[in-house]
Amino acid sequence: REIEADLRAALQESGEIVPYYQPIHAAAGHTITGFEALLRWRHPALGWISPDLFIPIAEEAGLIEMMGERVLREACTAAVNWPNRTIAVNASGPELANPGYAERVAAILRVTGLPPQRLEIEITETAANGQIGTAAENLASLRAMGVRIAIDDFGTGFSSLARLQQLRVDRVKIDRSFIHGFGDQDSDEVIVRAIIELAHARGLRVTAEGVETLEQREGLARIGCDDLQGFIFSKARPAPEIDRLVEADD
Ligand code: G
Ligand code: G
Ligand code: MN
Ligand code: NA
Repeated sequence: REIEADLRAALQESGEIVPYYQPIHAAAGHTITGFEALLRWRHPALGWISPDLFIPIAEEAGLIEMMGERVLREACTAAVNWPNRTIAVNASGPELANPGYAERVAAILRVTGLPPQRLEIEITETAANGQIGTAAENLASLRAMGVRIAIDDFGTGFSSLARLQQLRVDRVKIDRSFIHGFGDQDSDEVIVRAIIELAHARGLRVTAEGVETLEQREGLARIGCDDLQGFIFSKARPAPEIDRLVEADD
């Protein structure tokens, strides 16, 4: 497909595909605790193309490793300038399934000088459920180095709340579909409370995604959610803007 050829070309030279960074705030106090790297592709003819579209293409075309390594290197380099904040980077299933993944992450940490404790790798519930074989070994090596693991879009996969008891992760990110109805749909609030309670019982931290309203922000803080991410604070922004944001936040 044409888009695949363009993707391949765009990855050869930097600039067209770059990570933006979305701030993540403490629910209490609202200081910035970290950022999530989210890829943005500005196609010269087609304009902005969503990662929802090009990530699957990259996976099928065998380009995801190269792409993932690029994001990781750029994000870790940028995050060195953001003291005490974590940097979260999404990893897709095929990346995790590659035997060299953890070692590549380690190499990037060495080169950039970012402390491993400041890096968080976000994996989906599906990838976490398949914590077998190579993916499990990669995750175990990463955690042994001090890198944190977060489970992304929690609640959308097939795992039950009970699965939370077994997952070897450091953080749970509650999918924004549960945050959307928070406050006006009782059922969503019950689920969110249950996730927070179970996660805390295991010593995991919890982030709510897609926080858009004051009611959601305050309600989530009240029930003990640790961190909040969403348009009420900021969308993802380019690194130079984040540099200035961190200066103002300190
Ligand atoms: O930023 P939103 O902007 O539209 O991102 C859409 C989807 O693309 C999200 O599910 C997000 O996790 C995914 N995504 C964004 N950047 C990356 C990336 O660097 N790697 C992977 N694997 N997924 C990403
Ligand atoms: O990795 P993940 O699938 O969680 O990607 C986060 C996605 O959520 C990205 O597409 C990001 O742009 C989007 N996002 C972040 N904050 C908000 C928000 O407040 N509302 C909505 N609708 N989307 C958001
Ligand atoms: Mn994510
Ligand atoms: Na998510």
